[in-house]
Amino acid sequence: MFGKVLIANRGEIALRVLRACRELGVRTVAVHSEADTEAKYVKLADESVCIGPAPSSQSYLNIPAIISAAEVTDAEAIHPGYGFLSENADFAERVEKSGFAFIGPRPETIRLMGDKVSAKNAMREAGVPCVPGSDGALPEDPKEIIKIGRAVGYPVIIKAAGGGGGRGMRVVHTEAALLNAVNMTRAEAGAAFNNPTVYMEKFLENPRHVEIQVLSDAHRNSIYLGERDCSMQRRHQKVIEEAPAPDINRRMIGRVGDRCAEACRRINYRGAGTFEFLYENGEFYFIEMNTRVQVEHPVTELITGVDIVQAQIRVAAGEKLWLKQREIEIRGHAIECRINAEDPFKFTPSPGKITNWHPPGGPGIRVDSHAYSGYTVPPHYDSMIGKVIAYGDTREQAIKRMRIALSEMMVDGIKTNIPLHQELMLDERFIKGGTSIHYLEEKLAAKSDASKGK
Ligand code: MV4
Repeated sequence: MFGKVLIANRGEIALRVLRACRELGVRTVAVHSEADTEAKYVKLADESVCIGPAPSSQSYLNIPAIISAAEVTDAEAIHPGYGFLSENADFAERVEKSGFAFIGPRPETIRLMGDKVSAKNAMREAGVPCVPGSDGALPEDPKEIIKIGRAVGYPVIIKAAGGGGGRGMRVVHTEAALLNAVNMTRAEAGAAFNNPTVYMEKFLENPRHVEIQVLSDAHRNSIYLGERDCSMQRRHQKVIEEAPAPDINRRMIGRVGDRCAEACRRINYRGAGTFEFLYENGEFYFIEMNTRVQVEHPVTELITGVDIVQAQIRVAAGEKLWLKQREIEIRGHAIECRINAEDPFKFTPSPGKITNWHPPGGPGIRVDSHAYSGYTVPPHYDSMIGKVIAYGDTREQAIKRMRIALSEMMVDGIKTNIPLHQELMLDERFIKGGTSIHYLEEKLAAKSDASKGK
């Protein structure tokens, strides 16, 4: 095991990684910007290094500053958390070339998955079910593009190979609109990702977002840890996640999960990863793979009992996977509400000083947050200040516990989205389960229309 790990992130995930390190008996280095000097988790770390001013471009994205911090503190490995540099293949490569272990997949794997065309090709070849489409990059020839559009069938979606997470996509409903849409998406992708490559998929109109968590060691051992449903989202920001996904046949999950684990063995995947699928009419369609730990990992931890962050560190240190697929049992149900410092219905950020922070507790409640009474939420970063996760024997019990938890929770001094979560925990369609990726936006639009007397 490593003697010392540097945590190249901030906020709740920095604290989460710190806790994992402490349980493993690993010393920690927190790096922080000038805006995070006073954060409590920075003081909990064995050592801390200021890596630059508040803007993340000068601190949490500052590769030389982070590598220097690892050098001066004699750290052996770097955990990138999520966001920031977590899926930057160049960063992973420079970490390894500088003699440190990167707690994540090999740089080549990150690069493979960062290009959505090569990711999909690799997964199709490995037997993972994919959305039907162009099976690779779209060619230049307009006649060929029209031909592919006819074969796929309208509506189609044009996506940038360098995009992902909702960036660089365009839906096309008719052949008349196709070539213009391809050209526009190419131009935007060239400017935004420095890569004009685009591909085509059948556009699924009303899918759910269901993802499979995998875990692999560096010796071609791979397992999957069930699925998560992350359909409750607004503008590509997840709001609520849960595991298992409501009303999906377990044998179906088993088949897809086995394919994901087999794909990991084939590409010699290392670490934790997530296969993102769209789920519609009882079928799974792969869209992207994430090579980092995800915000929503706790719901999987609660239903499997596996500490995913500790697992990431152990496999990065070369340990053989200590779990077999048959030992993974899904038990109970978990729901996560992301707590954001924002207006609950207008969604404008609400940074500032938290004058009173009272987190909920009791049976089945977990709170992952770096916040405390007196903490100031800086305006420079993501508005998420923590997560409340409720576990129960059944989905009904998890919802009930979440309602009680949200009603206990007090956050004064800033606005939060807790009122939105309270409303969703009483929403008939959420309670039924299995809503699509469009549900929340449709609900919010309907509310806004009603308030305008439409
Ligand atoms: C799609 C799709 C429908 N059909 N692909 C958006 C984020 C990116 N990861 C992929 N996305 C989508 N891809 C096909 N072929 C609909 C979306 C999509 C979406 C997906 C997951 C979660 C939220 C979403 C919101 C809007 C659109």
